Order: sequence, then C-alpha cells, then structure tokens
Amino acid sequence: MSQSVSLNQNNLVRLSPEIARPEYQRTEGRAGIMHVGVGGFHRSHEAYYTDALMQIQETPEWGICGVGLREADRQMAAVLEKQDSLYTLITKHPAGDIENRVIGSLTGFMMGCDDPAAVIERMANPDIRIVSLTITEGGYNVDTETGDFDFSNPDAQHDLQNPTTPRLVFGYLTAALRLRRANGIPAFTVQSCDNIQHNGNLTRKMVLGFARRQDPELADWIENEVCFPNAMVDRITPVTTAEDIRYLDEKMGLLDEWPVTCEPFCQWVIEDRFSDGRPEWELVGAQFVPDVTPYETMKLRLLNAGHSVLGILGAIYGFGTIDEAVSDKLFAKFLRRFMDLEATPTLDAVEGIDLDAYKNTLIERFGNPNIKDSLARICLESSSKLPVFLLPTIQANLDRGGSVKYAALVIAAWCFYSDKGVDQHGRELEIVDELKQALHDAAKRTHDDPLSFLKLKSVFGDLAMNERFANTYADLVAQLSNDVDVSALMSEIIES
Ligand code: CS2
Repeated sequence: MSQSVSLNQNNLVRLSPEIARPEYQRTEGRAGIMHVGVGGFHRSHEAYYTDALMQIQETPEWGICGVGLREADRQMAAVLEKQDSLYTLITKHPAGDIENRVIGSLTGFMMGCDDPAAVIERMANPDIRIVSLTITEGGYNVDTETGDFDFSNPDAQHDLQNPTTPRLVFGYLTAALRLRRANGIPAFTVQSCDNIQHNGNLTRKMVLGFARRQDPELADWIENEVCFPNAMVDRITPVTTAEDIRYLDEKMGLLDEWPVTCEPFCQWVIEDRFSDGRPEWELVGAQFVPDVTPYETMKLRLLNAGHSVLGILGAIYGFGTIDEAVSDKLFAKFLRRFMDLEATPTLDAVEGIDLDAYKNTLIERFGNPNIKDSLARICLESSSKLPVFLLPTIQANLDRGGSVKYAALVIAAWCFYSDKGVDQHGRELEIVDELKQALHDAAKRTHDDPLSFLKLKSVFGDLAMNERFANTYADLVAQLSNDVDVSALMSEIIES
C-alpha cells in the first residue's frame, strides 16, 4: 500500500519539504473572483498568479471560487471537493528540474447545472468583484457568418426563455448582473482568459447581444457599468497524464488525483479596466497596459499559429508531441520560416519586445523535452482555433501581396487529416472537433472539387474565392492526396 499522503487542507503540514504550499489562510468566504471553466490552463495561470499574490499579502482578499457549467466539469468538481480545492502545479524545466507547488487560491467549486440559482446568487454577492472565463475559443457562441451572438443555438433559446435557469455562461452573467443591479450592488468585471483577439471586446459583444434581446434596459446598464478588459494569456499547459500523478505519488509521497503540469514561462498582459477593483497581480509578474492589441496579435500569430503549424503537419507526418516535431530539423526550419516570412510581416512593433528574441524563445519553449505537449491537444477543436490563430495572417498576406505557401500547406494538411483520420503511414489519429463531421464530409469531396474543404464558409469565410490562395492550396492538397510525403512538400516550399 502506498505510504503517500492524500492532498487536502489538513495534510498540508505533512507534505514533503520539497513541495511548496500555501502559507496563507484559505477561507472560502474570501473569494473575490468566480472563474468559469476550471481546466488545466486556469490552474496553471490565473490561479497560479492569484496564489502567488495571496502568498505575499498580509490579508489575502482575492481567492477564487471555481464554476463548472456542464456535466463534463463534474470530475473536476469531485476531485476538488475531495482535495479541499487544492492541487499541485508541477513546473517542468527544460533541463529536467521540477518545481512542485500546491496551489491554494481556489477555495471552492460550484456546479451550475446542479443548482443554477446558487451560482447566480453567488455571482451577485458583493464579495465577488470579478467573473473570469476560460471557456475556449469555441465557447463564445459567435455566429460565424455575422459575428453576432448566435441565437440559433438551442441553449441560447433556452436561456432567453428561462432567465433563472440558464445553460450558457452568457445567461449566467446576465442573470447575476440583473440581480446586482436590482440590489444596488456595483457590477463585476468580466475577464476573458481565452486565446482570442480582443477577448474582452468579444465577450462584451456576446454578453450585450444576449442581454439586449432579453432585457434592453439591463443591457444599457451593462454597457455602462461592466468592464471587459482585453488580455493576452500565455503558459503552455499540456494535458495531465497518469505519469504525472504517479510521479507525485512515487517521488513526492503525495496523492493528488488531478495535478497540472506546465512550463516555467508565464505571461499575462492585461488592460487596466476593472469595474470594481482588482488584485495587484502586477506584484507577481502580470503586466497592466493601456492597449493589449500588439501583445495578443504577436502571441496568437507566432505562438498559437506556430503550435498549429507543428501540430497539423506533425500529426499527418506521424509525430506525437510538439517537442518531437520541433526537434526535427526540417520542421524547425519550416516553423521558423513561417514565422519570419508569413507571420512577422503582419505584426506591428511591440513596445519592449524584440521579435527575433521572442521567436527564439518560442522555439526553445516548444522544444522543452519534459513538457511533452501532445499534438492531439494542439489539433483539438482546430475549427475554432485556426480562424483565430492562422486565417488572419493569411488574409493580411493576401492584402499585402505576401507569401501564403506555408500557411496553405497547413490548411491542405488539415484537409488530409480531416478526410482520412489517419497519418501518412495509415496510423489512426484521434480527431476531436465540434465540426468533425462537416470537416470530414467537405474534405472527402476534394476528389471532385479540389476546393471543397476550403469552401466550408463557417471556418474559412470567403477564402476559397481568392484565386492566389485557392491555386496554391489546390496544388498542395492534390499532392497530399496523391501520397506525396508532407516533408517533401515542406522542403519544396522552403527551397522555393
Ligand atoms: C495552444 C495553446 O491550444 C493550442 O493550440 O496553442 O493552448 C497554447 O499552448 C497556449 O495558448 C499557451 O499559452
């Protein structure tokens, strides 16, 4: 039987001295933030910053109450309940050293689908001054044709009719803000932590779009009172594996059912616009700036798009992880060329950032051999990632007469991936995508119409109408379907 200690509040004193732990008082009542979407990334990022701040404050006042809105959050709820909301953050350095820290900033967790009224009431409590979100790129309920709130979603219809038992986060936010207004409580800030250009502006647009349809007067109040700061968030956080759990048990004597692993690098650039105060996250490394646009464009177009380049090309080539892909000379060169020739020319200068050094750091970060970030994670939900990470770069290059070949190969490889569901050696790929079937059907038709995949409007808009892009893409997609090895096409593009 294992001699390890189970992670919970009482056992904190019994942990190995190699594990850092909260030294502040953790009180559930103190939470000033509610966070919707408690996955790996929230726990390696916002919760990490907040824990670091609580650690240096005399009286910590900004703990986090987690919220899960969907059945899929139940496992997280159960683990956190068992562990008094504690979990271990395992930071893996490239040279092999590992830091372990039990994070204490989460102080509770609520399941919206079990008791929506309780969540709404808590959000309306004056102690809560920020509601932050990690609901993924696809979670913003955007109508891809119009860019407005998508009322054709049955859950959105449900929420319009049932304001007190919503399903979507927008219904919750609107209900909670209605209650705050009625009770004379100042509005909270809604803070997006997702990888989306102008994530705060988009959140604002969606909340207002929904609220206006339900209650125009309330929408006016939200428009005037609620701040939605934009932010750039960054920390590579792979999916937790059984090996991570075993490592803590065997090497650290700690039983944690759901730790998080991450890289040492961490960045959070936030616009300083908050409705009702905010934590002093700048004391623990966050940057507050008047305009986050250049930082977020740089990160989305270099880091996230760089991930997609390695992820999609690497998946059909047969690699399993990002570090494996980037340690291949050809992949590393292709990635660097994509960054230099296609992404960088579309970026504005970022104050205080040397883009060359930034790119070098990215390649080092991708190469961290201990992170083992799976390509399956990177390729997950590509239909909501690529329109944010890669398509704006293609569009900017079409407008400026720049190169689009590197990006076109990624889209052609994505078509191959969606059509076949296997890599170029016939090994099965696990595809997880909301649009999986539509992508597959469109990709399958490539044999009759070389542009069929690109004509999927909800993903690509009008890209297929651009002759230059369409020709480049059609040539690459034809070669891939004729079994030309993706690496041969990569070499050809580099040499051209
Ligand atoms: C990744 C991101 O989802 C993806 O495809 O690019 O999750 C990335 O690891 C983070 O944004 C890093 O900050």
